[in-house]
Amino acid sequence: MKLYVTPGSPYARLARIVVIEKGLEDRVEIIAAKTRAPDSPYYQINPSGRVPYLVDDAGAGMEDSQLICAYLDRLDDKPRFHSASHASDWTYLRLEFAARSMCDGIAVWGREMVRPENERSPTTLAHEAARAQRMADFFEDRVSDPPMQGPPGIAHLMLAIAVEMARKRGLGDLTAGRQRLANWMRRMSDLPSMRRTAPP
Ligand SMILES: N[C@@H](CCC(=O)N[C@@H](CS)C(=O)NCC(=O)O)C(=O)O
Repeated sequence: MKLYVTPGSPYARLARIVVIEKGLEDRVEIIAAKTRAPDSPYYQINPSGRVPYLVDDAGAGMEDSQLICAYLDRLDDKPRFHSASHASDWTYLRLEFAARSMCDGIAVWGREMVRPENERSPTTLAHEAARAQRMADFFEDRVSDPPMQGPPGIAHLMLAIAVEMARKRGLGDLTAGRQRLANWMRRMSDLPSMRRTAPP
């Protein structure tokens, strides 16, 4: 299989982590895609031009980290991230999708910041910075609860990726003044799969 990624994409990072966590590294080739470039040859592979994108052994392509992670997780018929119990655990799922929402906002902020300074929208930047702070408060109140403890699930990975991305892209340390989130993040950032996929 081939997994198309960019080094900075949080969603591609999630898929790469699942590849590692599921022991699929010898089955999945990681390929750097050229995104956001006119006439990129990558558009012949994935017309949407987004990453992550997985081409399976039969040559079928699929995009979106949710679909790709679910597919990879179920390859061995022993789903760990998308098990039947997870799929009906609404408390857990609410947290997973809140973490994704937080990540979406930080990704928007990051995208805005790579634009030339005179093209950046201060309104968008302020909106996303405020959202990130609210979501960090939300998780400060929840990371000690049972669903966010125990073996890492997609909710854990998505939140950890989001917090690391905020730090890396200059949005600041969302764990500052949030002791529970800071302690939780220390454990997450130490995971070998998190370390091995850390953006350059
Ligand atoms: N919902 C998608 C989001 C994917 C996404 O936004 N990917 C970005 C990188 S973080 C991308 O490929 N952007 C390139 C483009 O928009 O052309 C997922 O979870 O995979």
